[in-house]
Amino acid sequence: MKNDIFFHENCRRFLAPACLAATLLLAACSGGGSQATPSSAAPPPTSNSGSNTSPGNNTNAGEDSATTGAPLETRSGNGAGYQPAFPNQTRAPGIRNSIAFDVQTVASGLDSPWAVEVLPDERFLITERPGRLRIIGADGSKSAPVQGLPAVTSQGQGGLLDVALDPQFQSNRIIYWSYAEPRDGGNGTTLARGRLIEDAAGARLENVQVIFRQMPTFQSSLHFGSRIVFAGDGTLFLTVGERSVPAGMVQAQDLRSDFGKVIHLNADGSIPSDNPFVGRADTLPEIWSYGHRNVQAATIDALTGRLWTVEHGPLGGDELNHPEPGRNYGWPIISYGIDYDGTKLGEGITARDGMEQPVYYWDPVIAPSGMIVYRGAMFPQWQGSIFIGGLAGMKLVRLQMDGERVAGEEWLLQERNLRIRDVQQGSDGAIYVLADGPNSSLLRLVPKN
Ligand SMILES: [Ca+2]
Ligand SMILES: [Ca+2]
Repeated sequence: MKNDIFFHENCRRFLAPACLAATLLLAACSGGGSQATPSSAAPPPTSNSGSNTSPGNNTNAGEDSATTGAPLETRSGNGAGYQPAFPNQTRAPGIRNSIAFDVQTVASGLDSPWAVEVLPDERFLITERPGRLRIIGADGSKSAPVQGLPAVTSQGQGGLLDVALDPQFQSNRIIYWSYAEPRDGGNGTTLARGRLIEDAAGARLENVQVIFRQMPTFQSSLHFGSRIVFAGDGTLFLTVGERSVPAGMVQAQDLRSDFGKVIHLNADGSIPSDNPFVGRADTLPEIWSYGHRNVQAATIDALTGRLWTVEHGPLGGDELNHPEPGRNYGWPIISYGIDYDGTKLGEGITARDGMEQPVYYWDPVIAPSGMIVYRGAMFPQWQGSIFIGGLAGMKLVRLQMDGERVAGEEWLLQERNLRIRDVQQGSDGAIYVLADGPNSSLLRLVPKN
């Protein structure tokens, strides 16, 4: 049974249930794999939601008067002795109760969903990691699995992963999806596209084309990365992990490998001529930025056009970046986290010339999933804030920004004890939150009436 194996994006290895009692490994996962009530390793109950913290209650009873104060994170970090490079690079001032909102359940009974996209008619596309793509009605109804997807490797962190709409979806009906592809000698992250057809026979994909394969093929069930985001110019970014094992980690610094990179492609999979490494010997021209670990959250700020990512760190050191072309983000040479066995990584350094500092980092980790830069109309006070789902963190993190630096951090939805797998914004400005797990829900945040 697939769910017998529990795993966590921040862990280098996935754990059989018999191993769960291993205290060290549990600590290494920051409590991240469990669907159950958080253990003592979970964050303190500093709920954003004012007096109303009952799970299942659909009202957030916070006041509209935000309070800002001490950092919300009070646990000790793993990277003892590591100092941030600049103020507010971690543990920014805590914000509580910035705005009251209601939480509505859009759909439930989803099986290990990984990604949600809001369709132009306000239905939803949802991937389920075991290999199903479904259309969810505005009333929460679930379609039969969309037919025509290639096989996936549903193992560990692998499976059917992200989905994205073509910028011209309304006229061309083309969608893109990423998945752990079974290959000779292993697997790898693969990106495909196809035309979504809906008729009396049901929903299916036609003209399916693989447009990118992360190489080399490798035997690992971990660190597939896999977020797909479209830039305003119609090109796309795909994030790809470093497969976690040491032989993969080092390739994050190797420009001849697709491991641990942000990839930049035209929508047909061809290489944009202005990619940073085009024309350079011994480099892959699809690389946009490198030195990443496992980027599973990515978005384009609709106002600025800026690419933002959040990647899983090791034990500590999840980080927010805005990857720029040709830049090195440092993994595994620099990190604010440490290895799962408690030792320092490499030289145990957090900075080096030629390597970019994260805009922000979390230690202990939140285990990031999906993200948005909020640019909707429903929550004017949240304009420009970055929202990030936390898996181990079991919360929706809001970063209040001051330009491209973090000014404050707020934790939302903590009272629900949900591993959050994806975050999206609807065209009306509602915020959608997709929970992780074998029987999970799609939630919608709207201003409180
Ligand atoms: Ca997506
Ligand atoms: Ca980094």
